[in-house]
Amino acid sequence: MTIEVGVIGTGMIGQDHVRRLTHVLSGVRVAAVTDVDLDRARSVADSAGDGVAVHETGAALIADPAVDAVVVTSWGPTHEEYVLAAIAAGKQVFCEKPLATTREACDRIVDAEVATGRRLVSVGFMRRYDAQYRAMKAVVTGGEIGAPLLMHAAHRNPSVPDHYTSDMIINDSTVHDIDVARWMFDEEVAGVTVLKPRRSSKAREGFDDPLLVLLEMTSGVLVDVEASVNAGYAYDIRGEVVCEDGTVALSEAAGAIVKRSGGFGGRVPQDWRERFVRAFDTEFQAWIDALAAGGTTGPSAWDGYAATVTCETGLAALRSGAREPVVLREKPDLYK
Ligand code: NAD
Ligand code: ISE
Repeated sequence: MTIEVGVIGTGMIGQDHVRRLTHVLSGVRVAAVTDVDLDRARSVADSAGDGVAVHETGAALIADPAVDAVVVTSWGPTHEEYVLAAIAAGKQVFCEKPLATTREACDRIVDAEVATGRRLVSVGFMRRYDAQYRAMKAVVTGGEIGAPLLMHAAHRNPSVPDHYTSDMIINDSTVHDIDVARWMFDEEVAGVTVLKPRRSSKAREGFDDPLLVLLEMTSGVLVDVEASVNAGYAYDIRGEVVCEDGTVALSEAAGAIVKRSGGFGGRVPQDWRERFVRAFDTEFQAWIDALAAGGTTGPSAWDGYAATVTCETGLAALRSGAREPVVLREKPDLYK
């Protein structure tokens, strides 16, 4: 069985996903694409082989009977419209993070999905599929080093485009660490504090970079996330969980360690595509396989909702300088 997928948004990550859906994964074909930049959509359709339809709008793509399932990789503020349209059409939808950019928009998506009585939405928090994060979670949940107390995380981007803001450090980057924390410890974030260390001279005027985001989980586990977007040297993702009887950390290098006269070293990834390439592949293959079996898998609309609400709380904490409580709605049975 081949799942015929339609991709909305053929920018940076949309192109990367079309490549993997076309050339890397099995049981799937890109049947259609669209983008507000139609020339870009046409050129991406050409790169995906013969018979890829180019639709003028996302609505037309979702309505196309040849499209079994929808992938949303357009800008964040457009996600709500497309996810709601896919739900209304009864089609499975994979939405890149964020699920939507406001609590209210996520509420509407959760309400719409709950009303159908089945899961249709999957959110692109690909770190859950990274082999290193999975190994770390297996140790934490296995209990072999005791109860978790703390997690230290770093999320360093080498650079970002000029339109990037301090708010985006939380909404765009730290959102991944928030999802990791919720998934790692199987609990929600109860409160957020954001501290501003000394500002990097590489950050433009008025841009607070780096940030130190402190997540307080409901059990009391504390997660500190150093988030920076002008690190220069690499895309460096770190994580260590401190438990009562030991610690578990992401390994420093996925590839080979080279030893030479006077030292040793390995490659550091240059961007998120390189660091998480296998996680993205695994995430999508799992989604395709689940669709072929008649269901879905992966982070849910609830996970997308909780991450967005926690990010909003982080923004409030960035402005207030104080600890801000995370207030979530009651979790619908569909997600329990
Ligand atoms: P991008 O700007 O490179 O691409 C977005 C594309 O969407 C552009 O081609 C744009 O023309 C198109 N678009 C905008 N509005 C549209 C609309 N209404 N209908 C159809 N197309 C529209 O951005 P990107 O970096 O590819 O990011 C896209 C999404 O993916 C964002 O939500 C971003 O947060 C997410 N993302 C996730 C990861 C990850 O690690 N999981 C990494 C990068 C980006
Ligand atoms: C980007 O949008 C992503 O999602 C990457 O995974 C993240 O590391 C980066 O900071 C974001 O800008």
